[in-house]
Parts: sequence; C-alpha cells; structure tokens
Amino acid sequence: MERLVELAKNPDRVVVLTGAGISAESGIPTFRGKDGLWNRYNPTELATFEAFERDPLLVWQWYLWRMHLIANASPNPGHYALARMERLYPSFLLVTQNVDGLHREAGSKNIVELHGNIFEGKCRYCGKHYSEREFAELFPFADKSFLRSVTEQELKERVFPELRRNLPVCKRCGELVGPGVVWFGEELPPAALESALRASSAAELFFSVGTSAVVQPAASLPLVAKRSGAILVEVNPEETPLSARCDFVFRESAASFLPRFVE
Ligand code: BV8
Ligand code: ZN
Repeated sequence: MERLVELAKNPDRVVVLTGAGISAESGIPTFRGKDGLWNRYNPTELATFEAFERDPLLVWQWYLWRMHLIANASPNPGHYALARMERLYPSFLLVTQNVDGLHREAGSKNIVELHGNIFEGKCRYCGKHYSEREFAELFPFADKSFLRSVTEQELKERVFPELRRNLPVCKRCGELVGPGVVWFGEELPPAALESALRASSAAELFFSVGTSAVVQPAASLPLVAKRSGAILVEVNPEETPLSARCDFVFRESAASFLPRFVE
C-alpha cells in the first residue's frame, strides 16, 4: 500500500471503475459471486429485451424484487471513501456498472453510470425516457418511498398479484415501459461510454473495484488505461481475468481497502 500511496501522491487524472462488488457490503447480491443473482436466476435470460417481450410480468417481478432490496439498502464505507477520493484529485472520474444509485447517494458527483439506473424507466418501443420522479408517477410500485414501506413478504403477497393489471404503459406510444437499465445485447448510452473511454485513455491511475471484469464493453476500460500507461490497481477479494494485468492487486473488500487508501 505504501508504494501505491507514494505513486498516488500526485497523479492528477484518476479513474475508478466499480461493479456489483462495491455494493455487496450494502447487502445487495452481486451477479456472479457465491450468493450471486446469477445463481438463482439467469440474468442473461432475464436482463434482455427478448425476455421482457416474452414475459414482462416475470421481468418486472425480478426488477421490483431488486429495486426493493436497493431502496432499503444504504451506501457503505467503500461508497463514502470514493466520494472523498473525488475531492482528493484535480481530475477524477467514477465509472460504475452498477444501477443502484448508491454512489450518488454517498455524495459522488463525477459519475458515469454505464448501465443506467434501475429506478428510471425506458420505453424500448418509442425511446421515451422516464426520470426517477416521472417513472414513480407512471408506475407507483417503482417509487422508492413505496418500496421502503413494504416488506419483501408484502411485495410478494400484495404487490405481485396486482402487477399484471398495473404494468407501466408508455404515455407516448401505449407500449409497456421497462426499467431504465442497459440489457444484454443493448447498446450502452453513447455519451457515457465515450466519456469513460476518453477518461480511461488519459488516466495515470486506474482502479478496478468489485468487478469480475467480464461484461463488455466496460471490461475493456482497464485495458485501455493500461495501454495508455496508467498504473492499474485491482481491489477484489477474488481473482479476475484482469488480475494478471494489474500493477497492484489488493485481495480484500472495497469497504476495507478504500477507507484506508483515502485516510
Ligand atoms: C452490448 C444492467 C452490443 C442490467 C448489465 C458472448 C455472448 C453473448 C453476449 C456477449 C458475449 N460477449 C460479449 C457479449 C456482450 C455482453 C457481455 O459482455 N456479456 C458477458 C456476460 C460476456 N455485453 C452486452 O450485451 C452489452 N451490450 O454488447 O451490446 C451492441 C453494441 C452496439 C449496438 C447494439 C448492441 C451490455 C452489457 C450490460 C448488461 N447490463 N446490468 C441489470 O443490472 O439488470 S450487466 C451486469 O453485470 C451489472 O451491470 C453488473 O455490474 C455487470 C458486471 O458484473 P460485475 O459488476 O462485475 O458484478 P459480478 O457479480 O460479475 O462481480 C462482482 C465482483 O465483485 C466479483 O469479482 C467479486 O469477487 C467481487 N466482490 C464481491 N464482494 C466484494 C467484491 N469486491 C470488492 N468488495 C467486496 N466486498
Ligand atoms: Zn413509448
């Protein structure tokens, strides 16, 4: 750590890429970890437009279950440390694959959300976008304060049976609205990907935190940084395909490493 802190004294361009692992200590299951979402469901099955067209009720049940978990979760010391880190460096960009909004809740300002925001809505038929507030109005079950007012039990016993007749219908085109996230096979928001690529190719110090580094195109960002001469740091209790390319690897949780790094 000392050598990294030494090297990290004066870089003025720092990029941090985060994945589901940084929200693990907020109680949100990761995708591929041992208790991961992938084990109970197959998100490449569910997080797709095909699945939504085939069974919108099942897809919305899965997302409401996750939204309920997230609405009742709070940022952990790892999120707060990154919000502090942003103030330490003249140029700092946080690029997240997470859709839970916990970085914003922890106070991070310079954020790129590559995979969208689970509390927003997106009509994939006419392209209309719904902000968190607009979507909560269109689809009250998606409202964070509603989700905080019910238990998981009530969600399953009271909300799910009502869901079929209350799925969100687009105000503009009358089709069903889905969650405002990027599904597999869908393009990432071009502006978000562009700024993440630009910052990664100019970075002097690049952290990959809590990501299994397999989902493309996000997983290519650390390699873009490395190729442009950045020092590459991985923070992850487990080995990933990126580990061998890193200059520093900290085999520990984000919530333990990041607060130590910024103190
Ligand atoms: C695109 C939003 C084309 C939805 C997500 C082969 C076959 C099929 C497809 C592909 C293929 N090869 C490439 C693809 C494309 C595909 C892809 O990459 N698939 C993967 C599975 C191989 N990519 C896409 O489809 C992308 N779109 O390519 O479109 C295109 C191009 C142009 C024009 C039109 C179309 C879209 C990808 C985005 C998908 N959406 N999420 C939702 O959330 O419901 S991805 C999903 O995975 C989440 O966003 C998540 O963040 C992301 C990545 O996972 P991780 O964040 O890394 O989480 P994971 O569980 O994997 O790892 C957690 C890590 O944390 C672990 O390493 C663990 O050890 C660690 N950890 C655990 N605890 C802690 C910790 N670390 C620190 N501290 C702890 N306490
Ligand atoms: Zn529409």
